[in-house]
Amino acid sequence: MTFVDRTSLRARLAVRLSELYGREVPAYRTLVEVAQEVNERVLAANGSTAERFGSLERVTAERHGAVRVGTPAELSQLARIFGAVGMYPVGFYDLRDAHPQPIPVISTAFRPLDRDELAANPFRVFTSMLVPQDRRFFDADLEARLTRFLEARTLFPAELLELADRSEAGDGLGADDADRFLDLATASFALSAEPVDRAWYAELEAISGVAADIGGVTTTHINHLTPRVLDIDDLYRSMTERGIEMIDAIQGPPAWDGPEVLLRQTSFRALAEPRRFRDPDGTLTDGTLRVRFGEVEARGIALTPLGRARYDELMLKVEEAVAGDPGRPRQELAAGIWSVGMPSTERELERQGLAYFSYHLAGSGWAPPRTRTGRGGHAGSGAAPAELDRLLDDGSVILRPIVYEDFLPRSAAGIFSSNLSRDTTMDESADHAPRDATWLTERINRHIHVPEETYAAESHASLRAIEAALGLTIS
Ligand code: OOG
Ligand code: NI
Repeated sequence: MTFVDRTSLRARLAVRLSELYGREVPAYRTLVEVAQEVNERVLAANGSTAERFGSLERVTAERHGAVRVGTPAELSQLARIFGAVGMYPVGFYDLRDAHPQPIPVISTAFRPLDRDELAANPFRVFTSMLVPQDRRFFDADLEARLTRFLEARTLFPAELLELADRSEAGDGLGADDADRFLDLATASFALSAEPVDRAWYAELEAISGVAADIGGVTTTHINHLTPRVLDIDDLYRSMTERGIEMIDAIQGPPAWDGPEVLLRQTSFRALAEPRRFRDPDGTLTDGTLRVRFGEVEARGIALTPLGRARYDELMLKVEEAVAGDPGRPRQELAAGIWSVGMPSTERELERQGLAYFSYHLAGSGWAPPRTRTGRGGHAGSGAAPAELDRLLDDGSVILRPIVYEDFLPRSAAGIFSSNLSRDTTMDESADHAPRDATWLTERINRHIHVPEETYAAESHASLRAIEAALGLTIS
């Protein structure tokens, strides 16, 4: 019997979920089609530099999903399912503090860690968990009812979890088990036909649409699945031309003349999907819910903590400028602020220690080193040392940008809230339940990796490889 390793299982799971979501949300198919057209256009116009942030093959297959669950137990089960396909929790996001719209969840993203695993298939899932204990959103009575409701449901069958554990322990599954795992996993993320308890859903929706989507039903589902494009401005225009109504803006850095950094995202508005409802007297009626949407993203260079602080500072300046000059388009204001505040070349980003790069001897090709990411130091978090600078200046060493593989809390909150029909209801003065990465680690019993540590480790490893090849210390 042929063996299916975790890398192939991940690629197959991404395809299966994409097929499922395409059947459920036809506008997603249009999005994927347009994304592919955009990528081909960019490649035709820019040749191989278009692939500087990832091969067309990688980018074409690339998706991120978003799923939402209710309890640490459910999140632990998801961690086992994702672990079965080589995806690990990276980053901790607390969207309860997000501006302008707080969302009553904390989140992490499951994704591959190693560069060669990312290159093989970078499937990642932004995974959020409700915090019913947060008194700003839920009073004690609602928390108790919500917790009872969540504890009574089963999102993932025992057989799926058992197969998941076997895959994680043995780095994959036999062909038949792999098929079974994929069938069960895909089915767990399908939109359920089960009637929705109208009163219960409405009670939660009055607080937050996200709370209702998570805790108002007995199942989970893919909230969205996001393809990656090489030119998100082109995609935004192309979708609008096809008559698909996009949200007002592209979240994240503006379009500008310098290097693309971090992540830019946009989405089309949540669509009304038919759902059955059960009224308090037991009658069933047809209705619709608007919770699922389509999103698309463009990825740029990962920023160091120093670069990230610069990014946050510029984004704040943009907000102030927009507030001070509401007549001018945000994009125009933002591009102006960026051209002053952000270096306009990769070399300068590197020199100032603002972004992560891997280093390669000229003539050695583009192939990135095979590294295992770990908990490294912070390459690029200070100014580049003189010897390395000299080798970069004379062209003996070349830079390759390390692509940002994670998410941005402000953009995530923007994506969440642009698709909600009303604001979150909260009592700012009530106690919030403190949550951080350590809390989450203890609950799901897995290390929550720190995004910047993974990038720094990759950067360091490339420098060590050069030093070994040259027999010198350059950094
Ligand atoms: C997640 C929203 C965040 C992103 O790409 O930033 C997100 C959700 O809606 O569940 O997916
Ligand atoms: Ni998303």
